[in-house]
Amino acid sequence: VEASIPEELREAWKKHSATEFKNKDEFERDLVRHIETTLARSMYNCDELAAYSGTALAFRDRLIIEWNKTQQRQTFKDQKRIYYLSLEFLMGRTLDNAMLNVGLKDAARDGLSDLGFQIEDVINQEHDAALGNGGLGRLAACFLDSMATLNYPAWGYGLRYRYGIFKQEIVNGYQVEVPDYWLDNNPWEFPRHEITVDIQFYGNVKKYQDESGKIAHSWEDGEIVQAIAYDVPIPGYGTKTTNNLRLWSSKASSGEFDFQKFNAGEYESAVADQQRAETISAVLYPNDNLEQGKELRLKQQYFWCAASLFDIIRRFKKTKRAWGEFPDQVAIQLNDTHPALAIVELQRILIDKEGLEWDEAWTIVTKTFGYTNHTVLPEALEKWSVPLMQNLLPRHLQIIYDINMFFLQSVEKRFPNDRDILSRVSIIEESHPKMVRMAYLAIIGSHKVNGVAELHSDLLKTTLFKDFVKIYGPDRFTNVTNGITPRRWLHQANPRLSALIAEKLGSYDFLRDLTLLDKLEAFVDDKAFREEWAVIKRENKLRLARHIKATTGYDVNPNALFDVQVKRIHEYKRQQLNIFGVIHRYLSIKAMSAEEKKKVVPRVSIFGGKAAPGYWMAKTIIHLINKVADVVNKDPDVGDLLKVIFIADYNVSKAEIICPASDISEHISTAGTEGSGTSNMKFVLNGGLIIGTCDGANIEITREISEQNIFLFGNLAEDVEELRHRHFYGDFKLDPHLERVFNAIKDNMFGDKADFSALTSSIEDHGDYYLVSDDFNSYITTHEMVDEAFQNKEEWLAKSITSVARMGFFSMDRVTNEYADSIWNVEPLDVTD
Ligand code: GFP
Ligand code: GFP
Repeated sequence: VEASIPEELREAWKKHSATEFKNKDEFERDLVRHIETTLARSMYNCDELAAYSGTALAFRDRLIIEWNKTQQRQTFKDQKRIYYLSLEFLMGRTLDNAMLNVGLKDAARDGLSDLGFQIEDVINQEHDAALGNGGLGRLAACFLDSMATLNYPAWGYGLRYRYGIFKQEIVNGYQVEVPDYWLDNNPWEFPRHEITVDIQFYGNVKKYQDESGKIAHSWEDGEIVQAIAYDVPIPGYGTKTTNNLRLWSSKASSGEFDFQKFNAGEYESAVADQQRAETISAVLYPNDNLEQGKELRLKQQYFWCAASLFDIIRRFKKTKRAWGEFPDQVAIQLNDTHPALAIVELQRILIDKEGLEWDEAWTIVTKTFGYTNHTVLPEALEKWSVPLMQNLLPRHLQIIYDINMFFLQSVEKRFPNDRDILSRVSIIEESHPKMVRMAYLAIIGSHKVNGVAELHSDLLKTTLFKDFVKIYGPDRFTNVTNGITPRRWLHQANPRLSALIAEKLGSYDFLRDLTLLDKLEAFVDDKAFREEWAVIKRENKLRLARHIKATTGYDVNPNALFDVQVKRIHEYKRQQLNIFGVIHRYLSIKAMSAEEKKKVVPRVSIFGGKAAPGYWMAKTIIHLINKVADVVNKDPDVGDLLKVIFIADYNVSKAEIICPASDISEHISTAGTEGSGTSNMKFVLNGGLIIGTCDGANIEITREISEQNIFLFGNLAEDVEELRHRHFYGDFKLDPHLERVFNAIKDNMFGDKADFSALTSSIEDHGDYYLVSDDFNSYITTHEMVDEAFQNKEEWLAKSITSVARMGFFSMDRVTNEYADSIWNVEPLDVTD
């Protein structure tokens, strides 16, 4: 609906247009006004939470003023836009990032201080927006930051979960999940009750003849749920561009609340219908890399895809262009296969609603979509049962069958003598029940498919998607190695290091062009600079030590080597290898004489991460870590030489404290299993060294920073299959050091051995799929090298500085530009005028 103010009245309007605060005084004015009016508080009852809310509202005003202008500019210029569809956006906190991106954090600090508040305490009031599981969701959040910073006209589309990823508590060493109700006090979203979309489910398909005599289809009956838009402004760094993240919330459509039932006294059942609709956007599924095929999840996916496409199409239609121009105006990126239904939905709208011919529609569809794959783990590949889809989305299933039929016909024509290939590449898996393979649908419906690191993209082409490379040629498949935004992961998380770098380089320009970091290498031998570098690392370690003390009660020695592994708990990421290594170290220390102990380099082994609630083995690993911590941390034989810490409820804001404080971090997945990893980049960018396998982006990090500056160990991806094969045929011998570790566990050293038998026997008795035993010796000897290297402080500092200087490649800005050039064909928008 167009509702613009008539031309002749706009002067009056403009005179009163909202203005942005530009300095400390104006900030204070806005802050006090919001506290007194929006929050209805006063100087007599303003606590830190109110100060936070007031500050956030003052900054939100600024963001939304620029948001409005950005949207108008983008509408007016009418360039091609990027739409990033992701079921997860792991945003973390917003206020600090907003302050830094608009360049007014100092004004806010001083203003808050004038009114009696410390900016850090105020920032700490904010609840994380944790609408994601791990790397995939955080990548989406980094994309938003970069796209805005680089002035791309871009929208994110996701779901507004009422509950984000669960909050993790540790009770008696076990993970306990607590709901995360994050929406209280969330000032960053704007409900758009005027932007609602009706989303249909179930029902049936009617065939009919249209006026021209053509066979057409309509999807009828079923039930309607309403999608309501909530907008979150995304400010770029050092630019006016403020993009939009639109999150959909579900609500019963007005017809849904059954007043008949209500009046008949069936109050509960009337409310139940209402609640069923609202359930769609209620929870984020906490499964990382495991797809369970639950109907509600499929509902979420369709609900979000259909609402987003409706909105994109509505915006496109406002320009009155011909359908053929759609791919020139719209690039849609599918973050994993979760939004693959968008392919089918666009085809459905074009043929059923807009009356286009199949081929014409399909050309538009494939030119519009790009698909990013994040994993080769088979259990993560989405499949939906055909009967389930038939029931929920009957018309979409028909269209999937048609897409598949045309595709298979073309394959048959090209490979007439290869019957097997047809069943291998079919979107429909001929199992019981039949399944829809979403990755295949995504490949067939997109013009580009990318992996997230070189090794991963190569593995996709040579294994999982091999047949599709044969069919489409290699050009459809590409690699874009992941990155991270240096704004959050250096400037915000490690302000002192960022300031030191800026001082050396003469400006903060490196935050917009991270390759400028290479100029730091000239200062590697500068003694004073090294000294400051070391002081900052120590301060960051002290900050983490305080957090550890406050949350676990343990004291840790800031001079010890801080060894960190934080990420989702998963067998392929191999936290079990780490904790077995810790036990090995503990047993070794216990066996030492007092003389020998003097040579030990003190360590703090720090773990953090959530396990999917139904993933028993991952929970067992958490349990073991906590039991080992109980024993080791209280053992007087060990003292400061070893401490084991599990930081509960790892999330984005904790990562901001943890990443700058590591000396070494662990990225030790079984070779060939980690798509990329992005925390490896965060740690190195903050001056930590890493120990890792030749996997994911570790390989490219090594290429950039050189082998001298990283501790690599373990078997290579190319040998994994052969090793597994050998284990399978009984050729397996437990590593003797690991055997000693297992014996300690079996002696009940860490509590009842039965608690951990599934874990040890997965290695000893069930084929050691993740090659823990095969890599164990290499792992512990590499850790000995780490200890040795850490004792040479000057060498260590040189490695740290050199590595940071060479991290330019891993900026999310490089990633975004690569997607823009090679997948989206989108230009940034000029914002100088
Ligand atoms: C967007 C924004 C609106 C804004 C218009 C024009 O609308 O607030 O007024 O752009 O600037 F949401 P759509 O592109 O979503 O129609
Ligand atoms: C997944 C992959 C990671 C990759 C990210 C982002 O992360 O290797 O770095 O996606 O592409 F596994 P998780 O969601 O599993 O953490």
